[in-house]
Amino acid sequence: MSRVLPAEGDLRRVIGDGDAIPDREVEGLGADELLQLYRNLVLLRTYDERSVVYHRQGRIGTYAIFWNHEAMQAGSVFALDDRDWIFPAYRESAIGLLRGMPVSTVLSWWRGHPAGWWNPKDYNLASICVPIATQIPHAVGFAWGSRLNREDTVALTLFGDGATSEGAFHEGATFAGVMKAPVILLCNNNQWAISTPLSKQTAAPTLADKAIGYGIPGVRVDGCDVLAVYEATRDAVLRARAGDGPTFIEAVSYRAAPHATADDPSLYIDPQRVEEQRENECIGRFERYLKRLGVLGDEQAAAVKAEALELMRAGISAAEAEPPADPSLVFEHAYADPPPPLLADRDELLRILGDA
Ligand SMILES: Cc1ncc(C[n+]2csc(CCOP(=O)(O)OP(=O)(O)O)c2C)c(N)n1
Ligand SMILES: [Mg+2]
Repeated sequence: MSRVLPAEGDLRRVIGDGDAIPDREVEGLGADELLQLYRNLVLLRTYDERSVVYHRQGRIGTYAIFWNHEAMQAGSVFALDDRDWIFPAYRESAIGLLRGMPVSTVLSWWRGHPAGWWNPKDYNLASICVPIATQIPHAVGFAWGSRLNREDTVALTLFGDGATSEGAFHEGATFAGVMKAPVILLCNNNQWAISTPLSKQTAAPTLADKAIGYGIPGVRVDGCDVLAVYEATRDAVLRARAGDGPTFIEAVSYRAAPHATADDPSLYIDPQRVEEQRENECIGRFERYLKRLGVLGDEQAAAVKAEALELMRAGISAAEAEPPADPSLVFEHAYADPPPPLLADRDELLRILGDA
């Protein structure tokens, strides 16, 4: 079995285990904020679980599962202001829900339908990047621009452990460090890049160690502790707004679901680690914390889950009510002056579809 780094160790945590490890509280987060954070987590989880079902029913295409990554996404976004920007990867495909994007827009994206396109300025949310790490230079460039304009807008970009081996990560991190760009580089270290384990990704003891070479502070947090992710991101936002530049946050977990619906991880993953992660998954941990604090009861938790399920049901209906897309759209928006072979392909497709 491949060697992987333990998710324990020197990781920053807030949520205890209800036993030997004590809970902490985060300054500035009262009951209302904690419950909002819980709703955000449940919304993401419900989106993810229903999407796997919709995929099996043939209602959406291949889908990148983010089960147990919700704490990294909800925790980091909660530390931003609405004017701040988010630059996501495919693993964060539903992060727009946290900014008021309709469920049907995200589902349409996965259905390959133009109703899944959005204007980034409507949500201060950039397009989802599927080519690994390409969103990092986008975020850094945006953040540098914000600094040049003397604005105090911050950019958050999320990417995987595998992304830290890409040239785009190196270029983005170098630039961010030198230019003191107000950007937060949040690495979702789920210890796998499809079937490539972290031990084949780097010989460095931790990914946060990489930050040193760029002159950027590196922080390691438990990626399944939503409050630890929130706290680390909030500190990074404060630094960025104060003109102190970027922060690299390594949020550590262990991927507990397949890479995507097209993947069979039983061929390579450690089943015992998966079992441990599933038992200790991020929403259950937060739920137990809130109950220990006396902030959440069973009935309220059930109501939050029912509300999210209803949103999903309405979302899939709205996405499926969209009229079929115009197939010639596939050929648009890449070239101002499309090359003749592309136009010939488009005409051929339209002729075939017209004949059908
Ligand atoms: C530039 C590029 N190379 C290869 C791929 C194929 N690919 C898709 S997902 C993936 C693994 C990425 O792993 P990681 O960065 O750890 O993110 P995770 O999927 O674990 O969230 C790869 C190699 C791609 N999408 N883009
Ligand atoms: Mg990964």
